[in-house]
Amino acid sequence: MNTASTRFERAATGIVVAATWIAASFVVSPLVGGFAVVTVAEAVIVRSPGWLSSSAIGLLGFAAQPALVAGVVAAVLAAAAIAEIVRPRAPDVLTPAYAVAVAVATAWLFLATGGGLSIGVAVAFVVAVGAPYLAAQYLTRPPAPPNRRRFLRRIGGVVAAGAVSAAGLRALFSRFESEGGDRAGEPLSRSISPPSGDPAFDFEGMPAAVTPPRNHYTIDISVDDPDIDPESWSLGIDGAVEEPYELGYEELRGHDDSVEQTTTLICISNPVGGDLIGTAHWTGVPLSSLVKAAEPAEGAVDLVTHAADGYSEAIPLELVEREDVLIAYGMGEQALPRSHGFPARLLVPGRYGMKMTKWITRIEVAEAEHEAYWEQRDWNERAIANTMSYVRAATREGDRVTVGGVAFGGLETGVEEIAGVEVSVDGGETWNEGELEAQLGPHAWRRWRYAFDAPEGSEFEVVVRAIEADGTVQTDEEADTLPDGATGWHRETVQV
Ligand SMILES: Nc1nc2c(c(=O)[nH]1)N[C@H]1C(S)=C(S)[C@@H](COP(=O)(O)O)O[C@H]1N2
Ligand SMILES: [Mo]
Repeated sequence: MNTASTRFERAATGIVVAATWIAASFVVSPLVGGFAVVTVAEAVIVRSPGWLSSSAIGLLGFAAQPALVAGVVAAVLAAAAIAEIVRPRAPDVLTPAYAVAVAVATAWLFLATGGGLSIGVAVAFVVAVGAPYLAAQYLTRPPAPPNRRRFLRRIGGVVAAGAVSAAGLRALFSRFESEGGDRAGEPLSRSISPPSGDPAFDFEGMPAAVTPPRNHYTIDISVDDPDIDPESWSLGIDGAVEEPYELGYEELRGHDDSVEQTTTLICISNPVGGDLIGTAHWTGVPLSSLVKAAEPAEGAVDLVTHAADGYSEAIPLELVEREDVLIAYGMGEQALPRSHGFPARLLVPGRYGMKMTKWITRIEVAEAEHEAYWEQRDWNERAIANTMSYVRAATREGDRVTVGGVAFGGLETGVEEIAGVEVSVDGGETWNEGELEAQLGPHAWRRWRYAFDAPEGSEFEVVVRAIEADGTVQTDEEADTLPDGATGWHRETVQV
């Protein structure tokens, strides 16, 4: 009889044991506060060079993060298979060193994911190390090595036992899941009145004046959005200040200076005409009220915002003078949804979205300039949104054709930052004046439309360009998103 397991059996043992570990880590994630595999994936994102993470987000968009998690799972399974094949075999049972390595790695990951030791993390550790240990014992028990059929039956046994206990434990552990997230998206107690926009601009194909929060794009570095318990959350305002203090969630929501404001967000990685743009009706407290209460020190220059996912951004302290820079806690008629930064996020109208730190935990007044997350990855630090205009819709009523879209100006000050749009329906040969919707808020986009007569079944190349308040025409120079945000005129061929 053959005395050593075959390579196939060793590899299969490694894969099944590792899969048990992954499954157990998933099952205990409510106790730990997150899935350990996601922690690994996030560490990869945060540590990867800028060109990689930004181009992955640019190219794969939302798929980048699930793809990365799948990659981590595959890497763990492959590493386990290889480790089983190469590890010393006599005696053919788990070597203590191997078990200890798994236990140490698990403890380290769970502590990192959970943010410290707790009873939940300890229970989770026992389950996540115990389950693969039992699986390994079962697969390698005497008679060892088993014949092929018996071995496959053992694998089947591990899978069946694993599935049943996973389902039961998952149901049990979900009861311990942080309840905090439940308040994300809850109706705000104050009455909110989002503007509805001018119905003349609501024709087929046009975006709503205010994007419903569920349709608003989201971009973040984390795979799994932070799930923050508002009871234990606080916003610290400290650094180079005379009077550092902390503000709780209820204090923020109940703040006397709360205002409502309709503002457009656009990601700096949005290509010309792209969809990473949205307009929301936000409720929040002017940053100036919050920061002035802490009395910033003389030589302070920057204001650094820190977030629960390890993100940070800096804005010059002068910006705090602007009344439209907010710490927002409401979006539409609701508390911020988790994906948009619950419990609170920064809003800096007119800058690209990267400046608008979600899941904010700390505002640090700094005496030196801070190098922020995206800046380290070569994106423009000021991130002032370029003046842009997009074609979104073309519709017909009889002989009348109406084309429309949105325009958004990135000038730093003033509300009327876009003075007009010019629209061409012949690919840029001739230009016509478009009509703009009234501005809904500081740095909210303006919807535009242009109507003309044309026979049914015509094809047009629609081009649009915005005109800034001082008469400057939006540049037609085509620039990539990195490092300063895309520029160029948007053109779209339409058939109506
Ligand atoms: N904490 C944190 N804040 C963040 C990010 C992030 O990854 N983490 N992404 C930024 C980027 S790049 C953009 S474009 C906006 C997007 O905001 P939204 O998801 O609410 O649309 O959030 C910004 N704030
Ligand atoms: Mo972004």
